[in-house]
Amino acid sequence: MKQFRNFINGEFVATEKKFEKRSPLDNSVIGMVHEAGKKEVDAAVDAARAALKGPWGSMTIAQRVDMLYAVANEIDRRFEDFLAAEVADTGKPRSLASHIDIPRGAANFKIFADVVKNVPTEFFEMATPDGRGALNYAVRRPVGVVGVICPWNLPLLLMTWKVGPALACGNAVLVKPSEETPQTATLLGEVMNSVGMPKGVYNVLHGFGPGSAGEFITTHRGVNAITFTGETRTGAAIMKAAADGARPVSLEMGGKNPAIVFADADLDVALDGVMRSCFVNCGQVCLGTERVYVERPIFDTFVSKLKAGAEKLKIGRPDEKDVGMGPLISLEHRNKVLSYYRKAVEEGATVVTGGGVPNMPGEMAEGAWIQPTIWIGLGDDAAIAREEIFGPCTLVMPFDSEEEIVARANDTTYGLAASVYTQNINRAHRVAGELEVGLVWVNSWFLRDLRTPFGGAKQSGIGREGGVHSLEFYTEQKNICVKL
Ligand code: NAD
Ligand code: 6OD
Repeated sequence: MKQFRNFINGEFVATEKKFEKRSPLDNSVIGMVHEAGKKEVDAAVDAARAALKGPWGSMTIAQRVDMLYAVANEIDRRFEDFLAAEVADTGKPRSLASHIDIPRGAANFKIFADVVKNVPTEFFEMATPDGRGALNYAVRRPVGVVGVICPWNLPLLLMTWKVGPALACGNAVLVKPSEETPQTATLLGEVMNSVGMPKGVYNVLHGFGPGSAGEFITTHRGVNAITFTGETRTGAAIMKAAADGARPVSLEMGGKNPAIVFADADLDVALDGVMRSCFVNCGQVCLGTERVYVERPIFDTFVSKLKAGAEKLKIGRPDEKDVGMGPLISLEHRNKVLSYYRKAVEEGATVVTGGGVPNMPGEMAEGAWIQPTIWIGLGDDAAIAREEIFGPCTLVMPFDSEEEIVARANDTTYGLAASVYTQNINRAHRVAGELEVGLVWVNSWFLRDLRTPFGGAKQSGIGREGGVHSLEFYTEQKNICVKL
């Protein structure tokens, strides 16, 4: 049986307490995860502090940049190992993980190394009454030990999205991967050792949230800042923990993202975007769409084409040819998603396609498989229109005017992302400007330039990361004023 150990001070650390990691494909046990307790978290904090005081803290920016490039190159060299680990943990198609998860895992180290190398700080020359003047300049310093709490949907991508900039800025990290996806964070420990990363800079602590590694990291006063991706409710709990010691948080949380398709949209472009945003990664993408608004003249056509697209998706094992959708992450998560499938019907939805569990052969019948699902016939008050489901499903609703649709799209406590499909450039800019979200895509979805600000409005997030915005969280600026 595989063992997924903690990684502390450059060593793989076993613990007495373990839990099972099960495959989403057939619910078989694929490994045992060693759960970190307070003792391991204390050891990781001590190791991180020592690294900051020692070799890591005294490296020049150029040396850190070289180190991060080496990490990225080593992930590339071990691409197949990372791919196998990510696919085993999540059950997602290999084609998806090999195009998105793993390459982005490597890119996240390079892009932030480049940002840190190239971004200047401020300088102000100042007049003084004695005529001699003063010079002000800002320097950036790492915030110290950063707790990185991660979800399971894009494990390597979302973890390195935070670890990349944190290390580029000179911090040390304590990473808590999701209990569902322990493997790639653990494997990254091997990469850190093989490129000669100083011990204690990168630590991995496995476990759960409350009463486990998540709580022990976020409540530890030796952790100077916490960056989190996950559910809004969890983010709120972490924010409370961080209040003790007045420690900063960066929170990337849940969403209920709309796609708005105007009648003048290029239908093929809109269908391609909406298909991907609803069903890619089995609907487990925070930026994904669970509310599709279609302007009434094209509503029926759009729904029937979306139905055809969903029914063409091949559900299957990660390495099957042309597979379009894997399983959900776990049976527990499937229970949650299926509870919404039932609720939709109870509330009176028409099921256009899906709505249940597909018949899978052999032991795959035990896996977390689910059908891609489209509903119509309910409005904005329905639970499936308001609550984040995080599955391959969407409610499609008609609309009649631009003013109406902006108000309906904004009528939510969330504000992560939206996509707008139209060929009218004025309308595109107008609507994008009015949507209360952190990210808007026009005629596309999940097209990412890593230099841009990323984060959510309302209850979808606090703060922005990406490019120079990440530096605002992972460094502390200090102004030095020199009287001449
Ligand atoms: P989750 O909130 O259940 O768990 C996320 C992480 O927090 C896990 O590692 C978990 O163990 C840990 N955790 C749970 N309770 C904790 C506590 N009290 N203290 C410290 N740590 C705790 O989220 P999930 O189910 O892993 O991921 C799915 C959610 O993540 C969805 O809501 C999705 O929208 C959101 N998400 C958001 C973004 C974004 O960028 N905004 C990206 C990906 C996922
Ligand atoms: O692309 C990214 O950097 C990012 N943070 C994506 C988030 C996806 C959510 O599931």
